[in-house]
Amino acid sequence: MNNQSRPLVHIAMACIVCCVATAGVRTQGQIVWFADHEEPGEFDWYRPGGVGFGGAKSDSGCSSDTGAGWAGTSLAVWRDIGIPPPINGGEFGLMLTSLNSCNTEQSPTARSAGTRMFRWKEPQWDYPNQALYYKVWFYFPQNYRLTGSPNWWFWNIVQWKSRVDASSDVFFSLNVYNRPNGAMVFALRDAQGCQCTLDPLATIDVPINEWFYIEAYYNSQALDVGDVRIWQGNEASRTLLYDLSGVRTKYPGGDTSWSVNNYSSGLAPQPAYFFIDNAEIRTP
Ligand SMILES: [Ca+2]
Repeated sequence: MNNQSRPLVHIAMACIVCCVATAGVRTQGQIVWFADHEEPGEFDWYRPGGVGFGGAKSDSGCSSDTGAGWAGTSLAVWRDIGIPPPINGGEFGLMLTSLNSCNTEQSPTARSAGTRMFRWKEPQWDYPNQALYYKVWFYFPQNYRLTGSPNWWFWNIVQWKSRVDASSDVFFSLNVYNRPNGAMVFALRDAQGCQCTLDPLATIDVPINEWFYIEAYYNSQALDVGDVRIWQGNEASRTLLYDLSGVRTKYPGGDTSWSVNNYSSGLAPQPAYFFIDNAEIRTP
């Protein structure tokens, strides 16, 4: 965040002051981290200690006999690229791009390409072993189609990982798949429990050329008492896509980290890119 106006933060702070001043009233949630990319760039993700402190970027590109790939994040200047900012979107955001030509059945994960913006300071250090809300706005400039086989294809947009000792693994990821007509929809994958894609309560086409958000309530728990709730929404409304409870959401003794990604086994057309802005983490 820069020092320019932060209406959401200011509103939240005013609310905290108000609620704390009222004895017996439960303190309402506050925004504890916010990335508006107005510095400009990705530095909000690392605050307050610089690159790799509160968060990090992780890029990977495949290499195989059939092709190669790369992925990365770059500054988006809304005015220059002719894309309207989201509400309170300022001048800048991030573009997440991946290029993947390694689309083969052999070891598809190893032959994937992805860029991932990680944030761990709040779930790992400040508010461990508890629930937080995670929210980020997306803009997809066109429709993308997963290529390859349904047996192994994936496109991971948001994920929560847990690290303990030498293991760092995904627990839940929100992936995009295509309907039979090609439209994109979100689906949540439980990577540790059933190791399956879970049936959603609702499916809403991922909008094209329109800002929308994904919001999650993720309760980091090492026993089967965690919660995962996912909403898809916009300025007008939001819909609950998933409502899980009684699930394990981290390793015993492990931490939790969150990332927003463009990480896939292969998409068409190439390169595949979309935009994000106004990511936030807040307490319940
Ligand atoms: Ca912005």
